Amino acid sequence: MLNITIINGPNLNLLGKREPGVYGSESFDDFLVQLKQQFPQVNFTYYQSNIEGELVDAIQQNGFNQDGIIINPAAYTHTSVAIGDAIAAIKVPVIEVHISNVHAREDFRKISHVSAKAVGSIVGLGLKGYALATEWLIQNTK
Ligand code: CA2
Repeated sequence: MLNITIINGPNLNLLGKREPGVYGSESFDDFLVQLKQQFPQVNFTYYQSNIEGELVDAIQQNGFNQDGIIINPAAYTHTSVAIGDAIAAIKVPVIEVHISNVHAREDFRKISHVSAKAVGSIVGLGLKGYALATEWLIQNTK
């Protein structure tokens, strides 16, 4: 069994409830049910927080005992040196996912403190990005 932790940052708990034009109309909880069905060989752990330090804690806590981390730090992507440092400090491969195409939006979204520390990034492909990241981890870890 492959162990993958998905970590989502601030406001992603609102997915499906607001701004369906940018982020789609599906809640992450509903998506997670499908993701688990799509990858029965994966043991998914899901964590979401709106608090920067809690995200740092989650990265540290999952960074040595999982096979991979898929992270969408949301707005903290663009501001948090602490989250970038935490990703650099852990052992397991991290894939950065953004639902929207951050490069096609405001300039401040073009900066990521995570990209350089991640194995790779998937942006703009909607929630499918989490499934693609899972596929990569299945094929490239263990
Ligand atoms: O595209 C992404 O996945 C983002 O990480 C989403 C963040 C944004 O700050 C990043 O630049 C790109 C925002 C998440 C907010 O999610 C909402 C969901 C529903 C309603 C309102 C916000």
